[in-house]
Amino acid sequence: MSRPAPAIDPDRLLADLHTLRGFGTYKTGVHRPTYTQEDMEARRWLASRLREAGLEPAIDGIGNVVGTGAGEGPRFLLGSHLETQLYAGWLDGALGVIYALEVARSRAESGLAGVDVGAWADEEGHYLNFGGSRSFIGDLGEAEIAAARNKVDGTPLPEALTAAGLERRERLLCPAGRYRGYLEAHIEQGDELQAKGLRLGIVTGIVGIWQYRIRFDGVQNHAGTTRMAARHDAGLALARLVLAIDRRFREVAGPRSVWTVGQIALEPGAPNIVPGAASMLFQFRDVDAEVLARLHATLAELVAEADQGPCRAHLDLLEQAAPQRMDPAFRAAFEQAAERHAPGCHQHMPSGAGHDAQIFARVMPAGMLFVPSIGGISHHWAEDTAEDDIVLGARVFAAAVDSLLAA
Ligand code: HGY
Ligand code: MN
Ligand code: MN
Repeated sequence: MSRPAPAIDPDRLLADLHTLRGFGTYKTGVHRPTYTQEDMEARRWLASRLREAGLEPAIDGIGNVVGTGAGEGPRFLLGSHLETQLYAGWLDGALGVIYALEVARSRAESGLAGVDVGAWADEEGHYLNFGGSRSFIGDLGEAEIAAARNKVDGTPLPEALTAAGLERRERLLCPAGRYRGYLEAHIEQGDELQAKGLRLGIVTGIVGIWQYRIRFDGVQNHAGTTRMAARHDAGLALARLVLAIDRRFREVAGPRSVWTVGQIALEPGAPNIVPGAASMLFQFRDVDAEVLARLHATLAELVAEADQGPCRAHLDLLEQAAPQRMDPAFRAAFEQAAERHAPGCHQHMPSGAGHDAQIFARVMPAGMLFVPSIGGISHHWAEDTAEDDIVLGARVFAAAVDSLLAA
């Protein structure tokens, strides 16, 4: 390549990450769920920073923040998400958004264009997993928005959009043919890089995530006078299923399969009442579509077996995000940039976390770059990454974007 890649400004990058950390601060992390006041303040702040970077910002009807560059020519879409999980980390999502912003403005300072920037709403799925990126690629209908509820407090999504001032706003669509691809930087959220003394992860593929609500209907009754043999205890039935899943999944899972019960609710939830109803949110993940299908079939069998017991069992499939391979040319560009900036400090690896890149990979080539998470901690307020790793990641990300645009 005839010229050096535009240099990012590490101090400006870190300053913006710390400013973003200030929207919803919680201990050393951030509590900034989608469409909360803090989240919308962060979105408006980002829009102002995109404008200063020379991009035309817009916040659309689902809360996506999109910064569009002027002119034609080859172009990449860079981004990640702004909202956080509950009482979680300051870098999950934020790192990729600020990297994208810094690439755009460092290129503009060198008289170069070629990147648009996006912060995709609700990647964390407080209402709809990957709602913003799915909307941007045209995969989210009004009926799904109308039916979506907050997974913690049940608030209808339309109500949250209205409270956020987004109602009746048009939802932006990805312009056909505008982008050569989508690139996202993210924290690893696991401990593999740190354990191996590495500083960069080049993502090979992203797991598919299949999510379910499982509900048991039993009979509410007195906890003291209802004989054990006469009970239809929905809570006990659910607990038995959780253990049966764990036992059977270990027989059919793949080497990297994971499964999680993230929420359990008993109704009415008093210690002296046999629960009449019980529900849980359950998900499993794998990079292999055949393994996902096998786990789904096993789950359906187990729920059908449970339904033969004293309570009625219901399995509702909520979401099925497909696993996605990352583009080999983008991986090669990340590898070349990584070798140039930090020889021997990277590895190629799958992502155990879901990302908006797996949604964009449905419609264009996509690539991801990881930086290490200290102790592998994420979705927790103690999540953190060493500053020099944050800066190195930004340099490598910017260099890879530049080489792909120059190709
Ligand atoms: O859960 C995930 O994998 C992502 O961090 N939302
Ligand atoms: Mn994330
Ligand atoms: Mn996350």
